[in-house]
Amino acid sequence: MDKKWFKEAIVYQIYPFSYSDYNGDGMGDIKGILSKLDYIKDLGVNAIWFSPLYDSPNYDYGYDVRDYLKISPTFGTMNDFKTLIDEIHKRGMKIIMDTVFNHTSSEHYWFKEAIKDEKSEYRKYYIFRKGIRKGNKLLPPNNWTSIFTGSAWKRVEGEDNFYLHLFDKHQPDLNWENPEVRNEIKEIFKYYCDLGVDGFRMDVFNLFSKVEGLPDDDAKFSKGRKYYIDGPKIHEYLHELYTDVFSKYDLLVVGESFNPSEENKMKYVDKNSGEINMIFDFSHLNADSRFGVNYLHKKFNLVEFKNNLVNSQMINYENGWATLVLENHDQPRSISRFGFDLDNYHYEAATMMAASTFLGFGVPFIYQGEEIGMTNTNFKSIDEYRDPVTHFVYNSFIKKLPLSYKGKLRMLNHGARDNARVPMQWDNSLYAGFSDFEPWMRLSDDLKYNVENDLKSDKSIYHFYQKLLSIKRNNKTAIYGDILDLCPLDKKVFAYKRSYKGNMLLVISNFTDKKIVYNLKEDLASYTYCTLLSNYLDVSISNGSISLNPYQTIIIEPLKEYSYGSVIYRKNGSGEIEYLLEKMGLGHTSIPKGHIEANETIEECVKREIREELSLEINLDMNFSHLITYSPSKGILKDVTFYVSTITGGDIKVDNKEVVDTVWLKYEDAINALTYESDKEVLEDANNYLTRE
Ligand code: TEU
Repeated sequence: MDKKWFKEAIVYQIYPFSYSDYNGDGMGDIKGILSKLDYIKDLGVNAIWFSPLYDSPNYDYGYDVRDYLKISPTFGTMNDFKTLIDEIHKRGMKIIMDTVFNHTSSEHYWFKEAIKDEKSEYRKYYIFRKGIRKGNKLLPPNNWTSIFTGSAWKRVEGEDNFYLHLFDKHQPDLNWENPEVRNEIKEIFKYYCDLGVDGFRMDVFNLFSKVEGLPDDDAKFSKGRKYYIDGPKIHEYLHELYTDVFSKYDLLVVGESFNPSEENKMKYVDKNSGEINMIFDFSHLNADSRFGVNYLHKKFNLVEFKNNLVNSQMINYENGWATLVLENHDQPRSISRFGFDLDNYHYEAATMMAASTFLGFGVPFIYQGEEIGMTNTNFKSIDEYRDPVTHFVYNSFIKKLPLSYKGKLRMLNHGARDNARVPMQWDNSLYAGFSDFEPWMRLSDDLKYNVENDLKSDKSIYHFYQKLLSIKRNNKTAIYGDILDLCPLDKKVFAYKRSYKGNMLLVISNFTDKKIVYNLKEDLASYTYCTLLSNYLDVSISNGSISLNPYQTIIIEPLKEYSYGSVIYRKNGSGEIEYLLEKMGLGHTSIPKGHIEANETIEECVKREIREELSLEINLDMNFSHLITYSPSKGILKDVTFYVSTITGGDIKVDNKEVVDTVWLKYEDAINALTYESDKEVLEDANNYLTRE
């Protein structure tokens, strides 16, 4: 498979309004985010995606852009943004910007010009049509409805013309048919690429192209969708963006799709199409809702969840790339949705969901607060909601239902996007450490789920994520392997196998609050397994029979005939050597024989060695049958020497490590000495790791 950074990306999403407030106006900002970059880096992600930071009147909280080339004063200045890029890059991470090009804000210069004068060139930037006269009434040009409820058209004051808005009336749709519009968009993309941005998320990209003539739709609900979802020219437009912009840079481009067809899902990301790298496919998140509407809650259906999740990975394997998502700024909190017993198993449920999802095939997208298990909020009145969509849905639909006010709020709460938008919870101080001043929107009810408490806890979700993401980053099977659902019809267990070049990884999760037993099928039952990670200390596997505690998740791989472990050292941000506690996908940890003193644990030994500055060796996890050791005392940047030990037998333990046939090899010779492609890849990684600054 072609190596590209986007394939190995692990992305953290920030919703800037609610991450961290530095300037004390109750809203998050770039300086606030800067103060949290180490926290994000330490989680183990390697890219950050920002929901829109552009200037906006905020009718839809940044998804209505007034000026694409200006940073919103709420968040800071263009200089702050440049600092943000630098600081993210300094930490070895990439930066992904949100782009909103289906529509602009109605306060964008183009639209203001367009609306001023019917003859303005900017009219052609949007979709204006004459209304239809019926008696003394002027009806909209067609019967399409807005995705945010109501008609998709707004009449221009003093004219017979209307403009199209698939979302709010403050978000007029751009006319992608106009090549000038496409050129403007390409220039904006290029501007940010040249500034150093490494990737883009494209908001509702599959709505850009509308069927010519904009015909009336005879659908009962949500009229118009068949005429603008995956519209006739969408592939052409994406290919043009690819040819003129994306292909010229090394980017991650992810499209946020709105109900795409199966056929189009594949085509957008097909590596031969020259369009985009991956799309968000949210179909698995409909497993607790009716008609794909989060407000219309139904009992969580595990079979539906995992079938959709795995299906979108399978169709993209070989073909393109996939995404792995549980939450974002439009979705309620995942652990609150699916009927888990959070009073007793909050940690277990959160970690189980993360392992089940993020070890699949594709790029994990982790939404702020997910890494500490933030939950839904109990909004107590309609006035507490900031999201306009909640108000639209309430006024046009839920308000009229024969339910008590409480019942109506319960319905709203299930689907409310504000569940994800309450301020990030950092500590136990007033306003949860988000701000010293009253935040722009209310805080959640479950303030105990904050970073300070989580990091102190024996059951830290953040620490579990660190281990999980370490596997995702370092284990090639977790990145490049194909996926097979081992029990698609099982209503309690989600179990899948990832396979890559003779290696295999199993992820098995109990979705219930009861102890259960899961039996591996014959071929898989015959292996002896070692556990890479679990959210319980006890993992019980015997002859393929696995006992699972409530919400237990286990990540296991067959024990290799020749197994070894490694302690990993790295330079931290201040240039000091630190060691990683992670076992990097192996059953145990070892360091070279003779270095351990009597009654000393491995950790104590490592610490002592670092203190005493004894022979520091960096052993990179190889996960294959060679132990590769790089010695900083011998290797220098341009002449890296690897120590290759061929291990010829035995399960290597700390105290009886046996190394047979050892040779010092230069990097080039080491590469040539390796037989397997996967070994070479790991060595290349090691080299990149060690020779970077
Ligand atoms: O969302 C697309 C979108 O329409 C849904 O996710 C929507 O939020 C859901 O159906 C509830 O109505 C994108 C952005 O992520 C979202 O925040 C914006 O509001 C929307 O586009 C318009 O730009």
